[in-house]
Amino acid sequence: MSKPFTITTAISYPNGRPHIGHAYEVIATDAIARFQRMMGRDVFFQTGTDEHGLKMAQTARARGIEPRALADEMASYFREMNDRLNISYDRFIRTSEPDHHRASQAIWQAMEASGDLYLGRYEGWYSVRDEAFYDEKEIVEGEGGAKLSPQGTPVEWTVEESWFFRLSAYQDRLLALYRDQPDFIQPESRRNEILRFVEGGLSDLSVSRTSFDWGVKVPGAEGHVMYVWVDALTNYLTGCGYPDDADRMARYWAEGGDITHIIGKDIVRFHTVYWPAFLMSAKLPLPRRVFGHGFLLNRGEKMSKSVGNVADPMALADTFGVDQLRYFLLSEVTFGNDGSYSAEAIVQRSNSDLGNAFGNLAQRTLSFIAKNLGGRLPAINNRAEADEELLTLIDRAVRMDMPKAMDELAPSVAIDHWLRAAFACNQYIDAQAPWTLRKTDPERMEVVLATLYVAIAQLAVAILPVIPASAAALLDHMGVPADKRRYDAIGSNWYDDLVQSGFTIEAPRPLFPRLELPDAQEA
Ligand code: ME8
Repeated sequence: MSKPFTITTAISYPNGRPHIGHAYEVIATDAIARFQRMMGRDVFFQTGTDEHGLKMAQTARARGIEPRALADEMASYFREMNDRLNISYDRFIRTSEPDHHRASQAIWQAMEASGDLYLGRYEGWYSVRDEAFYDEKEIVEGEGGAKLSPQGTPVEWTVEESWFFRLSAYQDRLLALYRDQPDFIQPESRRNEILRFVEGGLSDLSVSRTSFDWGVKVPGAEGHVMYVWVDALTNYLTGCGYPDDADRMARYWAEGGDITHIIGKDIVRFHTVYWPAFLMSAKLPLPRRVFGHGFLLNRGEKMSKSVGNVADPMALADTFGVDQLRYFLLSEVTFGNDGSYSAEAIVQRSNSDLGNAFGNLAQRTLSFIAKNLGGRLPAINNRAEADEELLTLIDRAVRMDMPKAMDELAPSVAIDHWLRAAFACNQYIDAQAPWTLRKTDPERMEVVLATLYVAIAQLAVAILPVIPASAAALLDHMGVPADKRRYDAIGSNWYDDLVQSGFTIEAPRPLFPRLELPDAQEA
């Protein structure tokens, strides 16, 4: 049995339609999940929607519908987006599902059994937008003396009876966790932020609400629903079979398990302070790492509904193509940093990297074989040094550099290795000039074409996690068998078999047709 690998995105608030930030997170996570599957791992990949809480209740009220109806409608857009973007999730979880209510109540009871929950009265600054209480010392003054959270969202003074979680008791254990597991919080900048926050001391956390009922009921406490973050974070356990399915838990949420949370930088505190404390209290295993990626900005500006610059990922996929959008987001933005997108930048990247560097390489080589050898695959007889050099370079890129980068959650670094390898193929084809060899040394021409065939197929396999549909279409066209499309089985031994089988290749249609900029306004 291969080693399990659990990976999750944050679950999105379905109080509006998905935006490009949601698409970015799920695409990055998908690439990592696909990569791990191609390494032969037993992957469980979960994404979904976070449906409870005051914000959902308020949005539904403003639209004159029930929160459940709002959640049903919006969750379907999130699911559609995932399907359109070719996201290979194993489970799309909705926190309104019954098994999730059961999991949330079970973790609550486990925390209660540890003596970490007590009933008190909450008075404090609450931000509806962030669904979070803030300490007095964190509050800042906005325009006209308005009280604002550190995120710049409005806060209100709120008083209610509430259950509390004894977070204050976990300071030392959390600091020990960050010390013993230095890559628990990534990237480094986020780790430093959290270290400073926890070193400053922790207040107990209000974990129930009585002012509305759209949430998971607190067991044994009439009128209380759980603070939405308690139930939201627990989604990760629900998908792993908590509390009933011990086998599934042993597989995907075990002590020392390979569990990765991919989330945005604004919610790192919830995932690296509250979440491990809840898990410690409930005596459950902790994740291995939490990666806080950066924010996507529209031409350098923060996206906001009021400015009207929130990009719809479905429209971008329609205009530029799903793989073009995926490739752009993963190559353009260093994972962990903020990044900008614009129609120009998507067009530019797609045309230069996918079109010119890779697409043309495949197109030129395969058409040449189709035309000059009648589609018969060239045989490799005597490889020259230049051929060995190219294949060694490709091999290092696809078998060492790219897997290392993907393993370290650095897709843009992996893509960079891939692109350099594609450039090397272009240099090789120009230097070897098979079109000249055709007349002067047809035997040598065959070796060059065979070398390129193997190199192109390996590059296509290596980029499958990023552009799954286009790379698979190319591999289908080239006759590369499905069981060879793995990082751990990427060698060239399939080639001889393919030649023997009498496979013939036709001139391919262009993989990445040149993109043009759409008319000004729309993108
Ligand atoms: O935070 N660029 O939900 P959410 C990149 N329900 N990522 C962005 C982004 C942007 N412009 N805007 C948001 C929530 N995100 C909670 C999570 S998890 C147990 C509960 C990211 O819909 C954001 O950082 O506001 C988060 O990781 C995800 O999108 C969902 O955000």
